[in-house]
Amino acid sequence: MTLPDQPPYRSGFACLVGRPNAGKTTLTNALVGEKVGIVSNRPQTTRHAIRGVVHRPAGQLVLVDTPGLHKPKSLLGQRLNDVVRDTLADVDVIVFCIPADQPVGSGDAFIARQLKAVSTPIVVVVTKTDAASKKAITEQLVAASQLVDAREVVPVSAVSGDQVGLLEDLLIGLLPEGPALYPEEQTTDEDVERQLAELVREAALEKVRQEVPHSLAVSIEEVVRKPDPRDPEAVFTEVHALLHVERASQKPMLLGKGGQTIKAIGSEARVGMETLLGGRVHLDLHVTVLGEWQDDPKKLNRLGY
Ligand SMILES: Nc1nc2c(ncn2[C@@H]2O[C@H](COP(=O)(O)OP(=O)(O)OP(=O)(O)O)[C@@H](O)[C@H]2O)c(=O)[nH]1
Ligand SMILES: [Mg+2]
Repeated sequence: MTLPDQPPYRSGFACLVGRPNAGKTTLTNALVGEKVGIVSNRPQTTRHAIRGVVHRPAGQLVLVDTPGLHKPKSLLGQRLNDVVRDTLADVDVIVFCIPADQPVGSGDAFIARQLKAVSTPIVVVVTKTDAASKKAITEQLVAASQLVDAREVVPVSAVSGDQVGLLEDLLIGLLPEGPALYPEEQTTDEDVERQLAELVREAALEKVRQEVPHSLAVSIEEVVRKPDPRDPEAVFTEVHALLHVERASQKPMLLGKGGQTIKAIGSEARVGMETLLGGRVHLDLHVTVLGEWQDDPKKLNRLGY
């Protein structure tokens, strides 16, 4: 008896692009099955290219989640767009995300124009299908197909999980044959300090309603690991983080009345950190003013952008 031929093992890179807030990071997290990037309902949440690795019997798919492409208003904005363009050049497939709950607009057309310049296969994903009617989804699929010359156009909901598995199979099928690029247990190559800083920024994006989010950057000043006095087998981690805002007037917005907002940010971020590190965390937050950092090359470099 002969066994049916095994399909070849495939591996490679898929880059997720789309306008800010399109659902790229939520989809990345859903495909990986783990939180590799932070998510918020504010545009321009992601500020660097984040790799997430999907391990399957058929192959290994390395996702590169990118900042939303947009018309830049600051040097930070320009640098975020550069991150996307640098990423596009080196991937096997591009995943262009278009939300189902918003009309296709000039922001999507702007991205479609950039994609015309590359010959990499494109898969269009109509995201957030749980948040739109059947009719709206159908219209969006048609509008999306007209934007770019795509291999496939797939409706997906990262929140309900609908069609996520199908998208995964389809993307792996578009990768070249090749060996695994990452060890089995690795789901991201984000370093821990950056993940800690991002958890603080995510909590702040959620807790602060005013215009602060755009102006906020977080740096980790110190991480101290020691045995947990309550459980000598476990590690207790002390994290000291600095929240940089652009204007003095933004400081009280982050602190809140009697410090309640910063306290809430700390509690929320700490929960995420304890999950990430698998042990208790003491989180110490300070707010500082770093004047107009979004347009200052030196300050951007210092913050890692
Ligand atoms: N209902 C619904 N909401 C979603 C879905 N995916 C993402 N969202 C929401 O859309 C908002 C933006 O999601 P993100 O994943 O941060 O979007 P993004 O494209 O990474 O945004 P940037 O990093 O700013 O470019 C968040 O409030 C998400 O909860 C989905 O499948 N369904
Ligand atoms: Mg994102």
